[in-house]
Amino acid sequence: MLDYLGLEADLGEEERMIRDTARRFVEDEVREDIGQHWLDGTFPADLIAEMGDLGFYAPNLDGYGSPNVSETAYGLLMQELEACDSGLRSMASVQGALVMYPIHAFGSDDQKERWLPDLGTGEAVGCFGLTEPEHGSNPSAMETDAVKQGDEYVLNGTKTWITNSPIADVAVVWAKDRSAEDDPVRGFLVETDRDGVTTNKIDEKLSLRASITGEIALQDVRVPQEDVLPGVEGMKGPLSCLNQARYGIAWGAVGAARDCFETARSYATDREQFGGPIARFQLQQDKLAEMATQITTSQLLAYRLADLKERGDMEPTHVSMAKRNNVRMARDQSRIAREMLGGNGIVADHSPMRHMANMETVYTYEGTHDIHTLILGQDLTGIAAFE
Ligand code: TGC
Ligand code: FAD
Repeated sequence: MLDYLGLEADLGEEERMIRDTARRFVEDEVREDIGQHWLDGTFPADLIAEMGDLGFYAPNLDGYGSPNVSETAYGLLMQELEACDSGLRSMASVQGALVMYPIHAFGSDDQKERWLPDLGTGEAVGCFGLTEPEHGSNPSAMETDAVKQGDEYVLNGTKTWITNSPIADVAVVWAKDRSAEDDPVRGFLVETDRDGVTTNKIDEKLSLRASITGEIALQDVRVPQEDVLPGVEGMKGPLSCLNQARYGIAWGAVGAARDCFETARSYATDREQFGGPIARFQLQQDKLAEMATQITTSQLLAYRLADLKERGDMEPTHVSMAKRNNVRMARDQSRIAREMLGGNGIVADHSPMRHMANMETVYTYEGTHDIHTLILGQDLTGIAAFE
C-alpha cells in the first residue's frame, strides 16, 4: 500500500491494530460485493452491527463503551473504510461523528445512557438532519422549527439529503426554538417512529450509491423536553459536529485515492500493449508519479491534522483546508486512475470510476469545496464573502 514517506512506520501498536482490523474487514467482508451494492443502490445492512462489534463507531470518544483511541487511529480507520467505498466511511462518519459525538458532547446523562451504547454497537442507527430543501450551504437560514407546548416541543419542517434517514432509529434534528429569545438553533433527538415523522428514500443517485439517503419530514412531531440536547445553543452546535465529520473525510479521501492508485499501478504493470506492459511508457509513469505525490502530500496534511486534534489545537479552518484539499485531490486522481484502465475503467469490476462518482458527493457534502474556499478566504483576509 502506498506510504511513500514511511508515515506508518511511526504508528503505535493500537493504531496498527485498528488499521489492520479495518483493512482485513474490508478485504474479507466487503470488497468482493461492494461494486454490486453500488450498482443496486444498497448498503450492506448486515455489516452495520458487525462494524459496531469491531468498534468502528466513534472509537475516539471516551466512555459509554467508546475506548478513546488516538485521533490518528480514528483517521486510519476512516482511510481504510473509504479505500473500499465512501458509503462505508459515511456509515461510520454519520453514526460516530454526527450522532454519537453531539450526544456525547452536548447530551444529558440520561440521553448518553439511552443512546450511546446502542449506537456504538450498531444496535441503533442514527442520522443527522441539518440540510433543508432550500438551505444547504447556508443552514443558519433553516426553516424547521420547534415550539414549546407544556413539557413538549412541537417540530415542523423538512430535512433532505440525510444519510441513513430511511433506516435510522433516531435523528439528531437541528431546529429553531421559536419559544426562546432570538430563536436559537437547538438539537432534538427525534425517534423516527414518532407520529408525524416520515423518512422517504432518495433514489436514482449517480454517486454514493452504496449508501442510503433520504428526507426527514416533520409534521407536528411532539418531542418531550428531555429529548432536547441541553448542552448547546446556536449554530456552533451543528457546526462543531461537522468539524468531527470533516476530519474523518480528510483522512477517508486519502484512502479512496490510494485505492485508485494501487488499482492503476497494478493494471499498468499487467496490461500489455505494443509488446509490453503499459507501465513502461513515460506517459503512464508520469500519471503514477503525480498520483503518488498528490496522495502523499494529502497524507501529510491528514497526519498533521491528527496531531493538532490530539493536542487540542485543531481549528475549524485547519479542517476546512484539509477537507478541501484532500477531497479535490481524490476527485482529480480517481479520474486519472480511471483513464489508465482504458475501457475496463468504466465497468464496476474496477474501483476507480466508482470512487470518482462517489467523490462528487464527498466534494459537495460536509461543506462544498466552494464553502471551504470561502471559510479559508475569510480566515486569511478577515472579510467574509458568503453573501
Ligand atoms: P457563523 O456566523 O460564522 O458562526 C455561527 C456560530 O458558529 C460558530 N462556528 C463554529 N463552531 C464550531 N465549528 C465550526 N466549524 C464553526 N463555524 C462557526 C461561530 O463561532 C458562531 O458561534 P457563536 O458562539 O458566535 O454563535 O456561521 P454561519 O451561520 O454564517 O455559517 C458559516 C458557514 C457557511 C461556514 C457554515 O454555515 C457552513 O459550514 N456551511 C456548510 C454547510 C454544511 O457543511 N452542511 C453539512 C451538512 S451535514 C452533511 O453534509 C453530512 S454528510 C454525512 C456523510 O454521509 O458522511
Ligand atoms: P447549495 O448550497 O444550493 O449550493 C449549490 C452550489 O452553489 C454549490 O456549488 C455551492 O458550492 C455554491 N454556493 C453556495 N453558496 C455559495 C457562496 N456563498 N459562494 C459561492 N458559491 C456558493 N446533509 C445533512 O444535513 N445530513 C446528511 O447526512 C447529509 N448527507 C448527504 C448525503 C449525500 C449523498 C448528499 C449529496 C448530501 C448530503 N447532505 C447531508 C447535504 C449536503 O451537506 C449539502 O448537499 C451541501 O451542504 C450543499 O448544499 P446544497 O446541496 O443545498 O447546495
